[in-house]
This record gives sequence, C-alpha cells and structure tokens, in this order.
Amino acid sequence: MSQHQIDYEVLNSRSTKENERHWSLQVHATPGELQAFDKSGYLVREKLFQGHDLKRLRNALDRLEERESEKRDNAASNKRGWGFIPRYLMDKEPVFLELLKFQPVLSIARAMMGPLVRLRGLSARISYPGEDRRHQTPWHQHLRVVSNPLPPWFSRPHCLDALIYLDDLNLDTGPVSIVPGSHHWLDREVPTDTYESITEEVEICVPAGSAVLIHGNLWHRALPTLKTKRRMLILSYTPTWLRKSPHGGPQPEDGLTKSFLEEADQEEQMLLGVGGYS
Ligand SMILES: O=C(O)CCC(=O)C(=O)O
Ligand SMILES: [Fe+2]
Repeated sequence: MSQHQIDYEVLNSRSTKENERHWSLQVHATPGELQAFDKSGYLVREKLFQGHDLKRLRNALDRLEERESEKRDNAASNKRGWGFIPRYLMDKEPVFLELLKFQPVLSIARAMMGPLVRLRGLSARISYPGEDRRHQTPWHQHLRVVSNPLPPWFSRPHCLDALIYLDDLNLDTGPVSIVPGSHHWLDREVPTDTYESITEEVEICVPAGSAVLIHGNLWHRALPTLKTKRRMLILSYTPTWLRKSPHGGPQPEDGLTKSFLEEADQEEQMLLGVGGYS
C-alpha cells in the first residue's frame, strides 16, 4: 500500500516539548485516496487484518461476549434491534488496547483531522441470525450536534470511524450501506427509524479483516444479519478537543487503560483524552 509523509507544525509557542510541536507523519494512504475520502466520506481497506492477527481479535471478542453473556442474551433476543454492542473494549482485553496506535487507521485520522486527535471509543457490534429476528440498524449518523441555521462560529464536528469487520460481509451476514457525500449535508437530518433504501446508497461487501473507514456523520446503516453471526469493531478518533463517546454507561473503573495511562508517554496520554489542547 502506498504511503506518503505529512509534516505538521502545531502553532503553539507555549508547547515546551519538541515532539508536541513537530509531527512527521507516515500516512497509510495516497494523497488521492485522502481527497476521495474527504469527498465521498468513506474509504475501503480490504484485509487489514489476516491470519493470526484476525484470529486474536475474534478470540478476544468471543471471550468478552461470553463474559457479558447476560447482556448479550438480552440484546440478542431483541427482534428488531441492533444486536449486542459491548463498549470500552480497550479496558477489557489487551489485544484491543494494541489498536490505540494502529497506524493504518490512526495515520489517516491524523491526515484528515490534524495531529491532535484522541480516541472517541472502541466498541463492537455483534448481530445474530434467527427465525424470528432481524438484527439490523436504521439509517443514522454519529455526531448529531448540527444546528439550523448554521451560526457564524459553528464548529463542524469531525470524526473518523473505522468499521472493522471480523467476518465476511455478504448477504448472509449483512452488508453495510452508505450514502456517498452525505457527511457534507449540514442542512438536513437522517430520517428517523428508517430501514428503507435510499436511491444513492452504496452497499459494501468486504472479506473478513477488512475495514470501512467513514466520516462519523456519513449516513449509513447495517443490513440484516440473516444466516450467520456477524462481528464488527468500531475504532473512532476525533480532534482532542471533542468529548469521547457518551454511550454505554460509565467506563469500567479498573479497566486496562487506567494502568496503561500511568506509564503512558505524552502521545498515548493524548490519545486517551489527557491534554493535547490549549
Ligand atoms: O454493523 C455495521 O456495519 C455498522 C454498525 C453501525 O453503524 C454502528 O454500530 O454505529
Ligand atoms: Fe453507525
């Protein structure tokens, strides 16, 4: 895969450390791919994880699913629900914490939003087939904070969400569907609770281990899981000065990120929400 370098300088004369000011970034994408990503709001990366690496992610998610089986059973029995959405994955399994600096995603987040980004969250969505249920999602976007009219000093919210698929996406598991360019629509709202098709939508099927990177406000939905279980991770980044995901209740108190933070360097702290602004 082609890479290129971006050298950022953060214009903050108060930053005392050289590595806070200068960022030399090896971006895992071409300038053309980034341009297309900005325009369409999505970028497909096939087979980012394969073999042993993919297996470790699957095993970790399966372990977590068993540990949280009560929540899983409640969510799975929901007839027209999203399925089971475990959150705070980096607090729960070491292999997930390794994704904090996964360059094929993080370098693109920094190329699109600047060097000062933080984790918004790492969660999963597991959907199950069943005679009497259709796990799927309605059309939605992730940063629902845009006002109409747009005020002169409106801060447009940006977020990169990497949808990482641990199983093949196909008609049995349910493709993901997106509306290209819809992240730029600041004057309209996604229709509520809608599962109908939209003319401009593009359905995406990818092999296991692939990622579909999206702008957090791209209109998207997951089509129904019909025949086999489907496991997905969402790895999200925002600028440092945006708040982390409000979903999923309080963060586990003694999760893995807590002890990790005690030893973390400045970049790692920033990625977990400590500093990186003002
Ligand atoms: O499962 C998918 O393909 C997408 C799920 C999704 O959009 C979400 O969990 O926010
Ligand atoms: Fe989503």
